[in-house]
Order: sequence, then structure tokens, then C-alpha cells
Amino acid sequence: MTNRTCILVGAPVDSGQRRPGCLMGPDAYRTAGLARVLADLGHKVDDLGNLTPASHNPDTGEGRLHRPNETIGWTHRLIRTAEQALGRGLPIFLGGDHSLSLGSVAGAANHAASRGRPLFVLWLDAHSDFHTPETTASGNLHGTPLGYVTGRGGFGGFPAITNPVPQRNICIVGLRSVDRPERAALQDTEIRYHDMREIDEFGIARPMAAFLEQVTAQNGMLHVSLDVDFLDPAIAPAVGTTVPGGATIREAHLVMEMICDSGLLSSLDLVELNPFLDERGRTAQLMVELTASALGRRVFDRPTRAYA
Ligand code: B3U
Ligand code: MN
Ligand code: MN
Repeated sequence: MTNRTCILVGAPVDSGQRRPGCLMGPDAYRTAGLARVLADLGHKVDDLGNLTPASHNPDTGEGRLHRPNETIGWTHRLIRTAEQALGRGLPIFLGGDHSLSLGSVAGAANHAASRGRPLFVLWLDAHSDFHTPETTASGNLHGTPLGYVTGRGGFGGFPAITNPVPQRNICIVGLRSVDRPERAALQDTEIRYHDMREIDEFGIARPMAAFLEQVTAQNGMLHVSLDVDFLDPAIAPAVGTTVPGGATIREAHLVMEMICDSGLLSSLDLVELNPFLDERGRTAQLMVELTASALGRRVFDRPTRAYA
């Protein structure tokens, strides 16, 4: 893999859900040695430090949504940061809960549009995060980023979506917890989604290869959003919303290696890590190892194989 400029964007977003701790995520990744690991792979690393949200109205605690104004502030800040960072390298957004992806993905979509290229999004998650502020039962905005970036309605007060990501450009892998209204909405879309049953039956390489081929065929840019709960909680306990039956270490590394082999990766989110819930840093460490696989770490150099 060619050497890249990796831009670490600390996004200590904690407003998208109710269990405090994701704000410690960026520093846990740094403590786990992310910058060193990337530098050892030959990449240039530029750490922007931890961002703060753009100025926003105070949250009143009234209404169904949890801390919407703070999340709006983060979305403004992260759209702008993603647009700027993509102009000079590969941003890695160190979350922070998954509501940070309202901004990172919307900003990536604006950047891709400015280059005349389509944006594709790979969503590695137990959940589909396809709610809108109107359909969410929890009021937690970390369940809404795919609803937002595809241009679903109901996001009043948020920055307007200028370049919606086409549904057919999105692929969700790892699903095993989908709320009823999300499920109904999702089944009505062109989003590709692959639940754990499908992965158990046919393997994880097949949907990955099919999606990556599509991105290549359309000269797309690729944003990958890796939610800690994509992984099985037995190997990745540091997450507020554990769902048993997740991806294994081997499946997750294979996904990352295939992403690397494709040469398509243009931006990456590492989200939902809650270091307060971790066991001796093992989840942070695993997320760093997976990032290394996405950026070129290999057991052996061998030619890429075709997956039938
Ligand atoms: N779908 C539920 C649960 C959830 C979504 N994302 C996470 N949990 N991490 C909700 O609250 O929207
Ligand atoms: Mn998520
Ligand atoms: Mn999730």
C-alpha cells in the first residue's frame, strides 16, 4: 500500500447517547499507540488533537431527543473538518459516539462531490443507525447518522445535507439489532445490508468483495465507519450497547485487509469506544490493530486473490 498522510481527528463526542465515557475514546486510541503503529507502517501521521463542537444553543433537557444542540454543534464542526482534512490526506475520526458520523460522512460526501466522484459508505455495526429524530424511540442521536446522510427528513436544526449519499452506495455489515421502524424503512431502500445470519451462512468475504467491486467500478471514494459493537462483546467489551454474536477477531481483520487491498479507503471513523468500560485497554488495542490492517499491516505480502 502506498504511504498516506493519516490525519487523526480527536472527536470526543458524548452527546449522541446517555452513558458517559465515549469522550475518553480519542485519548485511549492515542494511549494504545495508534500514531506509532501507523508510522511503523510507513505513513505520515498528523494528529489534530481533540476538537470541540461549534458554538450551539444550550440543551434544555426538554423534548424527546438527548442533547440535540450539542450534537448539532459537533456536526457543524465535523463537516468542516472532514472537508478540509480530505483535501490533504486520510482522516481517521477518533470517537466519540456514532453521532460523530453525521458530520464525518456528510463532510466526506461534500468532498467527494467537489471532486466529481461518488461517495460510498461501509457501515460496520450491530445496528443500522437509520433512524430520524422522528422515528427514534431512545432519543439517542447515535442511532441516526445513516438517516441523516441519506437525506431522510426530520433533522430540523441540523446543517442541511447538500450531497446526500445515494442509498445504493451504502453497505451495512454485522447487523443483529434493528428497531422495528428502522427495519421497515431499511427494507424499503436500496441500501445493502448483511446481517450476522448471512455472515454465518456464507462468510464475510462475499458481501465485502461484491461491495468493493462496485466502488471500484464507479471510481468511488470509500468512507468506512467502524462501530465497536460490530465486534463480539467477548473480544470488545468497551461499548455501551453490547450485542452478543458479533464479528470475530478474524472476520474483522479480514474485512480490514480487504479494504486495504482494494486501495479505496479515503476516510475512517472509529466510534463508540467507551474506555470506562474496557478491560485493561484491550478494546482500544484491538481497534488500533484493526486500523493497522486497514492501512497495510500483513502477515505476508501475497497477491490479492479474487473472491468468487
Ligand atoms: N437502535 C437503537 C439502539 C442503538 C443504535 N445504535 C446504537 N444503539 N449503538 C437506538 O437507540 O436508536
Ligand atoms: Mn453505530
Ligand atoms: Mn452499534
